[in-house]
Amino acid sequence: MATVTPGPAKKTNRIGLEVQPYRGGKTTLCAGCGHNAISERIVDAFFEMGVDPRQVIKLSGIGCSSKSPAYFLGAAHGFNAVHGRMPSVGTGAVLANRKLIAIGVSGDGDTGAIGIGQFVHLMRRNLPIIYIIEDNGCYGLTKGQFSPTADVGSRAKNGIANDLPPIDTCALAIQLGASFVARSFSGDKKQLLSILKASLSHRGTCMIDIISPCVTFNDHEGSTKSYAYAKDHDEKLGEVAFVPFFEDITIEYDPGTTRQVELHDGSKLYLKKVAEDYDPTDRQAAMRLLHETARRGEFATGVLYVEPDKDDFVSLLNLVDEPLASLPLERVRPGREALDDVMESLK
Ligand SMILES: Cc1ncc(C[n+]2csc(CCOP(=O)(O)OP(=O)(O)O)c2C)c(N)n1
Ligand code: SF4
Ligand SMILES: [Mg+2]
Repeated sequence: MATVTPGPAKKTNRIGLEVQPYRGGKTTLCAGCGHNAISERIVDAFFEMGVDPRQVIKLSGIGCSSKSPAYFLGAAHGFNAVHGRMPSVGTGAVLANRKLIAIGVSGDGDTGAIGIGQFVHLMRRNLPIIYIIEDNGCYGLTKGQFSPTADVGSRAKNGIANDLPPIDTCALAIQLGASFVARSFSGDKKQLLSILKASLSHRGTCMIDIISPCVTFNDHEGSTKSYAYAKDHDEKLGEVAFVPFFEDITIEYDPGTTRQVELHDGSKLYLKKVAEDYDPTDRQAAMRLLHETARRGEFATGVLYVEPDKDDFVSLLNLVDEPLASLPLERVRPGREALDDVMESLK
């Protein structure tokens, strides 16, 4: 009889799950698309942080980027909304069930064009959600037209130069009140993973703009959202190191070159080798940095701004602890007597 040799034990995370439920379907995006690398990092981040995928809702709008949630966290809930309308659907989902961990994936077109109004209100509410923009400076799904994040002078594949100024989604998010704002590059595995893991420890809106080149329509010379341009103009705001609350690691640091920020759940974010005068909790400093780098044609990556203690939308609304979705009817309906009192008070 043939003997069966057991294979190596599969790696499990701190809640005992293997990586499989964190993966999604096979991608249908172009090979080499930056969006695919981002999906891979999302799988890694949720697995390594030991987030239960059944407690997650993934949301998106329309675009190649918005197809991404199909390629990660297969065991999570999901809702693919109308173009640019993911923020309102996400708001509804989070308010209906405050225990859900929400991650939304949008594109620069989905957010910066048709969805800009919804984006603005999501940021000012500081809804607890991880909001990712997979930023390729074009409408990939509809064949590469310039999007509102395309830089002035950036050239399309046919040689035409963009002549409209870009919207800087990070500057906008900081100005509007998002409490965790970062920028990264799909090609920077290490930085992106640390930022995503840190965002899982923050309570409030985490807006992460990720430069994610479109290999089919916007990866040529003259484009400022190509792989080559991104590699050459990425001005890293130091190294991002993240130590989750469940890991007993202390990082020794030189206070002159490393900033430590304690997040909502006790996890620690270390921003190493940042300029001595850069304080990631200083909104003005972040805005200045974004303006200065943009003026030089560079883009700053890293955690740009973080405000760990800011009230999020759920606490501002004073919702009960029990998710509204599971409250019994008698606790959500005021009842005849209460209605009569209201009517009486209006007389
Ligand atoms: C209401 C509506 N208007 C326009 C479109 C056409 N459309 C589909 S995706 C898209 C833009 C996608 O760009 P982006 O969000 O940057 O995603 P990418 O494909 O670049 O990842 C547009 C204009 C649509 N689907 N629905
Ligand atoms: S068209 Fe561009 S954005 Fe869409 S999947 Fe292909 S490379 Fe990615
Ligand atoms: Mg796009």
